[in-house]
Amino acid sequence: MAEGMRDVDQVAINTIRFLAVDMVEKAQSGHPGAPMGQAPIAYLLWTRHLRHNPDNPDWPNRDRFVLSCGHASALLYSLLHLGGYGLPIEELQHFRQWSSKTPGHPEHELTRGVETTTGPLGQGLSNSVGMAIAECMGATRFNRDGFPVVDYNVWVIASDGDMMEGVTSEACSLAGHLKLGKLNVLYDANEISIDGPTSLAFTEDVGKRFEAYGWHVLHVGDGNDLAALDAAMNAAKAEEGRPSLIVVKTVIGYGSPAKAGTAKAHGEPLGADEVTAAKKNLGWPLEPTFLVPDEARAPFEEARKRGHQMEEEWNGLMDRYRQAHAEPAADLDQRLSGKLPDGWQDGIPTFKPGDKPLATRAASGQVLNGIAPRLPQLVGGSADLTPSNNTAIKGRGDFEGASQAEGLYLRFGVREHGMGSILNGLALSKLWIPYGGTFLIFSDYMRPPVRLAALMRLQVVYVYTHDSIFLGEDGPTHQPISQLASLRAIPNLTVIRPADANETAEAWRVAIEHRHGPVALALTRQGLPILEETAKHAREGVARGAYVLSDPAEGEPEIILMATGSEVWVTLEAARQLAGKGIRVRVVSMPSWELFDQQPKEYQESVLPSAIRKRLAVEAAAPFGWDKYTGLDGEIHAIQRFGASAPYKQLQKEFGFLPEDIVKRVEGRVRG
Ligand SMILES: Cc1ncc(C[n+]2csc(CCOP(=O)(O)OP(=O)(O)O)c2C)c(N)n1
Repeated sequence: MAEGMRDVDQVAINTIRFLAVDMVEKAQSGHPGAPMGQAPIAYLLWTRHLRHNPDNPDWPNRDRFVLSCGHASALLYSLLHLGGYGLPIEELQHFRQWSSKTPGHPEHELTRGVETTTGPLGQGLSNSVGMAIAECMGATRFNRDGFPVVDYNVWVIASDGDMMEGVTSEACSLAGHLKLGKLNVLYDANEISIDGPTSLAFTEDVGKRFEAYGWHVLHVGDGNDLAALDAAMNAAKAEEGRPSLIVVKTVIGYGSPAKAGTAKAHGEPLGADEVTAAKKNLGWPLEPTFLVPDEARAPFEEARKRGHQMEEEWNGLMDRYRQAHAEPAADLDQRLSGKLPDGWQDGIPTFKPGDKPLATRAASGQVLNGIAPRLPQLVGGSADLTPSNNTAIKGRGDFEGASQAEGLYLRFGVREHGMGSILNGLALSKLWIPYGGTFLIFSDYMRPPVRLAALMRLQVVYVYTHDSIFLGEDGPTHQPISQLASLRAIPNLTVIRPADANETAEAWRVAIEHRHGPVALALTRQGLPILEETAKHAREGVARGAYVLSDPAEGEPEIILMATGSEVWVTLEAARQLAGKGIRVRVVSMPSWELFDQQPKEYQESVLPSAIRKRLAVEAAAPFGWDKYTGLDGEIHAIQRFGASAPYKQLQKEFGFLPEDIVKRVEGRVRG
């Protein structure tokens, strides 16, 4: 028996191993190898180090556990079952089946105790950086002498694949820079991935790489050596000035005579004969399958009791904290309740028509600054585009990391992908409403975490500026064409492209009130007139996704023009000119398809009456998807090519986005 291993440890570890093996075997699908190798690490962490209370997985001050290599989900489900999270053995027996709580990869909110959705490699580990930032900023905001009410570690198990993914480098580089000492990563270095040994493509020294990031790096030479693992976990916890990486050499498929240490153990069932061989090899009964000896439950039960006690102590601490420090306690309670503070909206500015044109990115900056004082949980930053994204909040210092944590502005560096994942970690804390800025074009660089925020329904706000070819001289490399359409294709993501400053204010109101799901704001670089029509109607209209901005003075409209963002004023102006020519036009501002699609049918019909079949959508981007609103008889005034480098006024002309271009097209449609 390996170092530090008691009989009970051995039984519990093998229980985890063979639960995972049996799950994969029954499903005839999944990954047995990683759980077999990681079982001792996970067992030790969950029974001796992780401060958690399975009776209440939402205990705010629990340690977080992230299984970044989500393909090893069978490990997590075994832990949740043994740990007392109420995941019955029947669920393990329905691994990967329709409507089970044990899907192929762990899904946050579907299964009690799953902290974040993982599977796309690199994401979980990068989320954990956000979780550690959330803890650090939370501790600074809320803790007082003798009242460490926000004080938890973030523990991660990550695999070779996690270490290979680029997002890990972005996020972990920042974690090192920020000295996030509460972050502890256990790296399962089994040196096997799908194609074979990692040496096929990955020979760097990961430990040295993390040292270069400023991490505290420890090594455990044998993943079955509980004493060494225990010492390393203690050392990781004790190191508060840097994040810790524990590089653990393990054997994938440990125990399987024919498949251990090979890629064959990675992603397919061991097969009946090999399951038998592995069970014999580790002295495990062949029958029954899904065996959980009582003995294996004991260490988990002790941990559960300890966790319950820890939460009770914390509850007592919170009671005393409420007495001693009423103001921060009320703020903390309010945040954890999930409710927004009363009066948060009072700071939303209004913008007067006739004031000078304002870029919606600049309006967004004003709104952000208006609401932040009454919404202290709003935190964010930019991926090195602060002056362009207008994401700074006056008077707020930078978050400079654990040693200087009172600042709340996040300098993500040029790391869009990492930023997206970190925002997800922040949102998961429930202490913060995070936002992050970059150019709309670079939403492509952060699409994986945007998609996961949508899948998890996390409240994250993306401030995407420079939202069309009209950003001008930077040219086609920076000009979004397909991005709006591709963001709109993501379920649960709300995209809002406001037409002017007033719509921008309302877009932020929607974004803050939208507690379950991310919102992407598409904002202009160039100035836009502040419209009479939005001053009157945006307050109600933006939240409904689309609304009537103007109608003919008399009679029914002959044609509906719908537009978003910077194309709205152009369309309104075209409508005025068309009115002079006797053509009756309705103009609909349509800042958000998703919000409009959620409206009752009657409202949708009132904005886009089905009897009016002549329609034109105007948007300076790919036309993809607009036909759903324009219908069989409608047309789309859009862009079917990449942009070009030139001043934006010339681009308006060259690409046909001046009022007269719309007028011409409508005349052709109505009179043609
Ligand atoms: C972003 C991403 N790319 C590809 C995959 C598909 N995939 C799942 S596991 C894996 C390799 C896993 O190797 P490793 O992380 O070392 O896990 P182990 O073999 O130790 O189980 C790949 C490529 C994925 N899940 N996520």
